[in-house]
Amino acid sequence: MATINKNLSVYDKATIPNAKGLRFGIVVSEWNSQITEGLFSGAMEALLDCGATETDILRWNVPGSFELTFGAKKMIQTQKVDAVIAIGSVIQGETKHFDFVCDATAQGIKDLNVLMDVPVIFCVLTDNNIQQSIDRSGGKHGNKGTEAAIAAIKMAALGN
Ligand code: INI
Repeated sequence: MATINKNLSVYDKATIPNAKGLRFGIVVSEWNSQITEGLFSGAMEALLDCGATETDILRWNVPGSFELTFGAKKMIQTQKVDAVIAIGSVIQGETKHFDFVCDATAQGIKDLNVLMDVPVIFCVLTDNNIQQSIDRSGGKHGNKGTEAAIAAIKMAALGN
């Protein structure tokens, strides 16, 4: 899906439920941490801007995007959260590894949404090069972490 005409950081607060009292989990992949930390910052800023409090936001790290599924599943099973944001960045290399990691991560997060009772938001950039990732983690196309936070608030509010 093209993001070229859409700034990922733009949202209309009037259309978003107040996040006060909702509890959010954020699972962050350590791979390409320059990018995933940018996505995390974007998500945090938007959650706080929409009324969430820092004490209601829990962060866990996992080694890579492939591990996001297990991290999110464990968080749902052991913590009280109304939505989880899974943050990762996969960047195309010279081998097919990119495709396997992207497919497994997307399918794993989709499976959690089917099987578990807490929504898991897909905040995983899958880019051809580092510049595309920079552009979408707080750069010229905005921040996918912001978009993910807004999705998390809307989905958490569905169940509350
Ligand atoms: N994990 C990522 O999150 N991004 C990548 O770009 C990446 N690449 O390129 O290999 C990556 N690989 C690690 C993978 O997610 C697992 O952590 C690893 O295979 C161990 O299970």
